[in-house]
Amino acid sequence: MRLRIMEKRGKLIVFEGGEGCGKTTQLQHTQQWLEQWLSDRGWLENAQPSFPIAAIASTREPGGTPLCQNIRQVLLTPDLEPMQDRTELLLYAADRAQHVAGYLQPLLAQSTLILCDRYTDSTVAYQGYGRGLDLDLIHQLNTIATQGLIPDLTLWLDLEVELGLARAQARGSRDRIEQADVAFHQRVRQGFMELHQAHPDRILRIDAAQPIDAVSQAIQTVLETKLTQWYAIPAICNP
Ligand code: Z5A
Repeated sequence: MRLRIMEKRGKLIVFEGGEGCGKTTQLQHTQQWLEQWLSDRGWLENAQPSFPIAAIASTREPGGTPLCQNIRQVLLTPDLEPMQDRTELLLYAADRAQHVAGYLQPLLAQSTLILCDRYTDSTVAYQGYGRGLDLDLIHQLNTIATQGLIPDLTLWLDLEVELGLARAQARGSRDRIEQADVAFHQRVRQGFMELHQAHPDRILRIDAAQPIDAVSQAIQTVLETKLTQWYAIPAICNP
């Protein structure tokens, strides 16, 4: 099968992890920090052609576009009929195909730095390790849905399953997948662990059991290193 891989000039940074790991919190902190960090260096607001980053965007899977929002609604609503595992897998693939072609690829082509809450590794961890669906089938579907778009960096926010579920429970109502049993979430965590071991350069583990500010600091340290590797970083304009 021939896949068309579009030119990609921006960067795709993905936040992954189990329930209650703090992805949403950290993605918001990271966006604010990145805007300040880049603007201190004279990037973003002037948007000169020589600056490699034109904008920062944040998004999520499932639900990153209006159509994807409808798919998310179907995926996470607990009181519909019982969902078959393959139905769930195909709905996540449909959400991703729409999100990649309709949102991620066009923004990357415009030199956007994208922060994305979940991506293909979630399908491997949840549908593969959690539900026990065939990993080769999942890999094929991920390749079709992404047209070969692989993240430049994946931050895996890891913590004990019980701690994450307690955080999610304290926050309020639980969706269809959060209601799965602890053993399911243990398998999901094992999936992320094996992905991290298989792709140690792309998937970095962040200790998400730390306080919120310490997790943010760990992410910022990683990003400073990566941004410096990816781009020729100019000196700070207003130290
Ligand atoms: N899913 C899948 O199965 N297959 C796929 O391919 C994809 C997804 C893409 C929806 O994802 C579901 O879809 C998800 C996997 C599945 N499973 N479920 N359920 P989602 O991202 O929308 O939902 P989620 O994983 O449950 O994320 P979340 O609910 O938004 O939680 P979070 O982003 O990890 O955490 P948070 O909202 O930032 O924090 C949770 C609470 O903990 C909150 O009250 C915070 O204030 C608190 N918190 C955060 N960090 C800390 C620290 N460090 N200390 C103490 N308290 C903290």
